[in-house]
Amino acid sequence: LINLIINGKSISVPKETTILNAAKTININIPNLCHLNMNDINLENKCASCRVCMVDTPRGLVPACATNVSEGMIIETNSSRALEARKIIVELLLSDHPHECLTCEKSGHCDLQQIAQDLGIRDIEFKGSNSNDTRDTSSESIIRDNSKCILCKRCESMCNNIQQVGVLSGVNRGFETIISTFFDTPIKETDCTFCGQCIAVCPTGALSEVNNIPKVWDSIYEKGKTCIVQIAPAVRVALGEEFDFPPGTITTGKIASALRLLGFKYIFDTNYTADLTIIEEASEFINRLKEEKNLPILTSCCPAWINYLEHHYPDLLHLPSTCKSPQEMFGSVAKNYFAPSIGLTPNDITVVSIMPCVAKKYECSREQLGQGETLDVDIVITTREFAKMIKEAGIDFSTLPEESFDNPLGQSTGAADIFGATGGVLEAALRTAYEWITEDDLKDINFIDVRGFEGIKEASLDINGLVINICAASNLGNAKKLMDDVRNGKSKYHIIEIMACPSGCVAGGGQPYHGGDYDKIKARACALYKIDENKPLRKSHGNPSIIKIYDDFFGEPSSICAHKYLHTTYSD
Ligand code: HC0
Ligand code: SF4
Repeated sequence: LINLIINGKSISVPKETTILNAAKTININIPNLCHLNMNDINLENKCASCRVCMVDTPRGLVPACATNVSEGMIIETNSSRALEARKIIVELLLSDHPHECLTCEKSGHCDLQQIAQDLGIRDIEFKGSNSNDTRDTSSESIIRDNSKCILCKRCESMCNNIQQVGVLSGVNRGFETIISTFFDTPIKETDCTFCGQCIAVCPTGALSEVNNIPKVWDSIYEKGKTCIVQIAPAVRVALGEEFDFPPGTITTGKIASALRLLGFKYIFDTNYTADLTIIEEASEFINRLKEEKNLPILTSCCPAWINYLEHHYPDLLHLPSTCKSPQEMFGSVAKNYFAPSIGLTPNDITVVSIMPCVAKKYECSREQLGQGETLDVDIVITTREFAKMIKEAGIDFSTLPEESFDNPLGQSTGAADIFGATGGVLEAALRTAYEWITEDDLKDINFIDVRGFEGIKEASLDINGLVINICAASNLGNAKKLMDDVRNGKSKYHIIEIMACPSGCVAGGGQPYHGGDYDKIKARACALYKIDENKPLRKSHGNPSIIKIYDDFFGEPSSICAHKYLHTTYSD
């Protein structure tokens, strides 16, 4: 142990502890901007580029995030020298930053804004000007605004070290340094998967989602159109955070109320088509098992993962399930089954999705996901945008009554709720596949081995003497490991679930900002399993509205009609 003194307090901490972490053990919070340490997902951004965490030592001022403690060290975190340095550094950052706080996408959630406020900065002594003001609005999902970049490199760490996509990196030197794509290519033309994890860790408004709120308002009020809405599993356990509920608060009933007050004509649930996805995907899996062909089957509901697969493994495009994602199945069912049932045509309907995800904005624009010119889903907004709409409409979310979704596209089982956590799609599929193969009741429907926050989880399952090897992985770096094995013929798995975001959609790039606090994400996932446990129906094939849609419309799972509306194709 190393003994030292911080702000007059004697402490002992293990060797190689940084001053920043040593101070945390006695609840001293040293302000910082670039530093990010999320042990649960092995993300550490320790580039010491912002220098905001300067503290005073006998050796002079040092950055607390990048300096390890040493025996007998005496540290002052708030000496006049440290405070002065910190203020100057933040003022310098502000001198190279647009002063758009009132209108910035990130306003209220910006770490730079918060630090400027905490340090009481009222004047900026240095009259600088923006060194780079390029904006990249090429994609449906992500906007890059270099004028707001503070070169913290959090996005670079996420994109390169965790997702291993390698699209965003620091280029040039000195004043010319920017975070950019290869040759400054518009992000739409790069290998970006649009997972949005860069947005989730960006401390300012340099990375944000494309704002589709105005389009949603226009659609709600568009004459001659019926605007209907679906919400994804992971939204219901995270939205509450935007209204000061603790992480993991289940707000499904309040969400239904809020959607009605906003003016949507029908309030439906992506969970319904998550159950439908399971029927199609389990049937496809069983067929592939029987034929011993195209294994392992790969789940296909995460568009960032599919994007990654198309870019990096074009030789493996026979492996993903051909099932559309639940959000897209919903759009297809809403336009081609529900619309006629209320006397409308597909084009009379506008489908809005509320997703934890920014890649879903891109997904709905894929030309394979529709019938002819009519796309299945029209507009996607994130959980954060949904919260903004509720605030804009002056709705007091906390006092809303609990209401239900409309039917028939609002009924779901617990198997659907757990889609939002890594391993959930796999677990839901196995509940159905097991019973279909064995024609027996599954006694213990909780597949604990594929739950939890490990990046890669695996298990084996004996189904009627057939041993099935299963695997669930989250984050694209882990996907790469698994796919390299598949490509090299070394994979033992029969079914693999991949979600691009670390821990799955609960940590999606469109969720309320977690600020590096992984406990929030854990609480959201636990809440999804709680919803599942408390539902009377927990297997997708037991959903009465799903049974009915097969009776009324699709006939059998994997039928020609089901393929027309619920399946898709991939391209490299
Ligand atoms: Fe997900 Fe989904 S579970 S991808 O993570 O499969 O976004 O929540 O909506 O589509 O259902 C996201 C979450 C979904 C879809 C579902 C799947
Ligand atoms: Fe979107 Fe979920 Fe995939 Fe993340 S894991 S990119 S939130 S679908």
